[in-house]
Formats: sequence, structure tokens, C-alpha cells
Amino acid sequence: MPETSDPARGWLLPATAGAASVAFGAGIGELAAAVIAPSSSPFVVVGALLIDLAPPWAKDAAIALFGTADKAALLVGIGIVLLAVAGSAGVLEARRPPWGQVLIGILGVVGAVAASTRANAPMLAVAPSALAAIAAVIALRLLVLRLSPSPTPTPTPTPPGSSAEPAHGVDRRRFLGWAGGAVALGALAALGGYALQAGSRAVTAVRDAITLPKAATTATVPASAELGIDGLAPVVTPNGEFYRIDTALAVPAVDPADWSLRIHGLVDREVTLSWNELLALPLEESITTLACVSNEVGGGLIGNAVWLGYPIRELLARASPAADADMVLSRSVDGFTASTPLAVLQDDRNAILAVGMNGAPLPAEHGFPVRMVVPGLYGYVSATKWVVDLEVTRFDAASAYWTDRGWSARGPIKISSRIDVPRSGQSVSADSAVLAGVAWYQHVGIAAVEVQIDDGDWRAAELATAISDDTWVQWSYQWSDASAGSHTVRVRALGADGEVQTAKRQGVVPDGATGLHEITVEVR
Ligand SMILES: Nc1nc2c(c(=O)[nH]1)N[C@H]1C(S)=C(S)[C@@H](COP(=O)(O)O)O[C@H]1N2
Ligand SMILES: [Mo]
Repeated sequence: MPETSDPARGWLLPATAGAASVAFGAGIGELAAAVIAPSSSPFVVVGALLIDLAPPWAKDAAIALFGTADKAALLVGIGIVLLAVAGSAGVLEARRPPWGQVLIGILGVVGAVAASTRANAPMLAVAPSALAAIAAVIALRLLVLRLSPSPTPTPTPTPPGSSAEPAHGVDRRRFLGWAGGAVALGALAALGGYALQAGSRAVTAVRDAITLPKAATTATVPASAELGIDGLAPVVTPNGEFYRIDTALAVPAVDPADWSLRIHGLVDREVTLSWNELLALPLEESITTLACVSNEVGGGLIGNAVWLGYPIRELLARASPAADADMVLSRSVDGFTASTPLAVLQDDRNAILAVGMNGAPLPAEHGFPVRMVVPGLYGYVSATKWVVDLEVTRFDAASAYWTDRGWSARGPIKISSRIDVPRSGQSVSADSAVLAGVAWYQHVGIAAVEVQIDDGDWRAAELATAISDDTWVQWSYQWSDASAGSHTVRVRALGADGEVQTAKRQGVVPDGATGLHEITVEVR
């Protein structure tokens, strides 16, 4: 057995070192994913990428072969390939360091790329793969070190009958002990991750079993609100594509059975509301475009959905706020707070406690079981997810999470507009040049959208039907006199109140960006 006579140059022990290191790293990756975002598990993202990349015949073959176990088969397949690569990394590292580390680094990059290319990838999506690779590289270095023979053979003779048989200074038993330890630690980390997710798995099951009551008042999207132009944001944003912004490192898992809302503070009567009590109320459908104050000009932190919920105004009326109150501080189960002007929650707009989003219970990351949705205000001062507490108070008596960090206490959404078609830098043909995008000025409404080619006159774009003043509206422009060459295209919105979107650039701090979205287009 050549590998025992010189283990470091044989293949069995180095391959074991590689496999054990990668098993350790994979466990760390699963633990990190459980904490950061379960959807960013290196196995899950690589599997999802392979499913996306697989040609249809391969998918059909997999389903024919494995039936409903096709996904399990895929994960087992990934595991086998991973083990083979890991073993090779061990052999490489023993013979030609640092190439084994490089190979594991490549595995990490594959995971990170897969994670970051998933639709709606969370901000830290690459972290589990990166941490997995770093952990595996460290383990590999340590294990391979234990394989290199000590410079001088151990002077102490092995006691008779001892099971440890140093071969050229390598203690095989002890090495296998270390490798087994690495595998056990990895398994422990993965199990820890699994246990951490127990709460969210249970709540996901509860959510999946919920059928929301029918709306007492329904909202409809006029067919003419959707221009159906390729590349243009759909007028209603599917839940899976809806932007997600919050301070929650792990998505809060709130069981509706444990949920209740308390309304207190400057009120005549405290009100508490349970999940069943909320669902028993006449729920209303409304369509509202949410926007984030951190959305840069032309950015994607905005989305439109059909919400199902109950007017906050009615609940506040039950509590009867004091005359000197002017703010409601809403609080989520994880401590986030938002300051919303009381008057906005009392007027006739669709400021609601939402339980449904586009026909489904709220997705966990969008606030399940209950969140606020308030037309006209940026999310940070109004759209509290996982909401459990409304304190009626005063702006001069309390302040909210982002206000304490330098953002404005009040955040009405500023008029803005975006070009979706074509993408900046894209080339279009002169005989079919179309510009299209969206414009918004929630709770005021868009009166017109204009485009400017290079530094020419502002030209009127065509507006799709607006669902309401609380939603964005699509616009398009037939660019019939497009001439060959490079052009700059700008857009601006005009509000129903006469406001013209300013060209003056301002950053997102403290109360939202201003300026005009501008793209460059190559006309051929
Ligand atoms: N509990 C909680 N709610 C929150 C936040 C948060 O950090 N925590 N962020 C707010 C911000 S800044 C925005 S823009 C919206 C985003 O809602 P979405 O993730 O459903 O798109 O949620 C708001 N509600
Ligand atoms: Mo936000």
C-alpha cells in the first residue's frame, strides 16, 4: 500500500483531508445561511442554478428517473460531485500547495455566483458560500499539515501493543481523528442551522395553510393600466420580485395564533386585536405602490401590489386619540419603529393593517402575518412589517428607528419617474425605437410624463391608465425621429398638483433622492 508508506504522497489520506474539510465548510455554510437567509444556502442556490441551466431534456429525464424525488436526487448529485472535487482538492493541496485551496476557493465562487444571481437575492446572499469556502480552506491547511511527516522521526519508541503506528512521522490514527472531528463539527453546525430554522419552518407551514377571507371591498386593475412592453416593470409587481428592505438579519417568525396588536398611548381606550378578530372584520382590497426612501433616482426599491387589509382609521377611532396627539409610533416584533403622522392614518386614504399581498397571505419577508401599508409615505415612516404595537404619541415626544439615525421624521414620497426601456447603454433600431417606464407621486397623482432627447424640447409621453393616485403609472413614447448615433434620454413627471419633477440632484439622505433619470442609447 503505497499511500501508507508515504501518506502525504498517497491519495487516500489527502483525499480524506479534502473531503473532511469541505464537509466542515459545508456545515458552516448551512449554519450561516440559516442565520442570514435560508434561501442562500450554498446547496440550495447551486441546485437552483443547475435547474435553471439544465436543458429541458435533462429536466424531463430527471423527472422520469426520480419522479417527485428529483430535487432530492439533485442535492445528492451535488453532494457526490462536491465530495469528488473535495477529495481532489485534498490530493492537490498535499502535492502542489496551494492549488487545493484554490480549488476550494473556486467552489466558494461558484456558490457565491449562484447565490447572487438568484432573483431577489438578499443583500448578504454571497456570505454563506464565502464563509463555507474560508472554513474549508482553513480546515484543509490544518489537516494537510498533519499529513506532512515531521522533519525528524519521533524519537520515542512506540510502546509495544500500541495501536498508533507512525509511518514516516505521520500518525494515521490521530489524523483520522482530526478529520472525523472536522466532519462532526460540520454536521453539528448544519444541525444547529436546521434547529435555528425550526421556528420559521413552523410558521411557513401555518402560512401555507391559511385561506384569507374574501374581501368585502375589491379593487381591480384596469386592463389598460398594463402596457405589456418587454422590459417594462409590470404594473402589479409579483411577490417574488417585490423589493425587500428591512433591518432584520433573520426574518421574524410570527405565528398568527400568538399575534396581537395593541393600540395605546394618548388614547381614551386601549385597544387590542387578535389575528382572528382582525380576519373577522370586513377586509378591503386596495392597490398601493410602496417606495423606499433609499431608492436612488432610476432605482428599483419600489413596487406595486394589491393589498388586503383593514383601515387603521377604524381601529384608531375605537381607541379615540387625544386631541394633542399628532403621531403614531408603530413597532414591529423585532423592535423596528416608524413614525407616521396621525392625520394620515385618520383621513380617507387606504392606510391599512395588511394581511394579504397579491392574493396570498403576506410572504414572511414582507411582514407575515400583519404589516402596515400607507399610501403616500416612504416605507421607513409607515410600512412597518411584523407590526404588533401602535403607540399614539407626539413627534416632540418620541422618535422612530431611522429618525434616530439622521433621517427625516416625516417622509412623504417625492414625485419621480424612471426609464425601464431601453436599458442604459442598450442599442435600439431607429425604425422601432420605443421608450417606456413608470412614474409615481403617491396620493397626489401623475398628470403627465415628458421625455427629453439630448438637450431638446420636453415631449409629452403617453400615459397608461392609472390604477389610482396611490399607484405608479406606466408611460411610453414612440421615438419616431430617432437618428443614428448615441443619445441621452431623460424623463420627468408632472404632478396632479402642478409639481414638476426637479432636475436638481439630491442624495437619498435625509428624506429621499431628487433629480432626473437619464440613460444613454445607441440608435442604429
Ligand atoms: N419591521 C420592519 N418593517 C419595515 C422595515 C424594517 O426595517 N423593519 N423597513 C421599512 C422600509 S425602510 C421599507 S422601504 C419597507 C419595505 O417593505 P418591503 O420589504 O415589503 O418592500 O418596509 C418598512 N417596514
Ligand atoms: Mo425604506
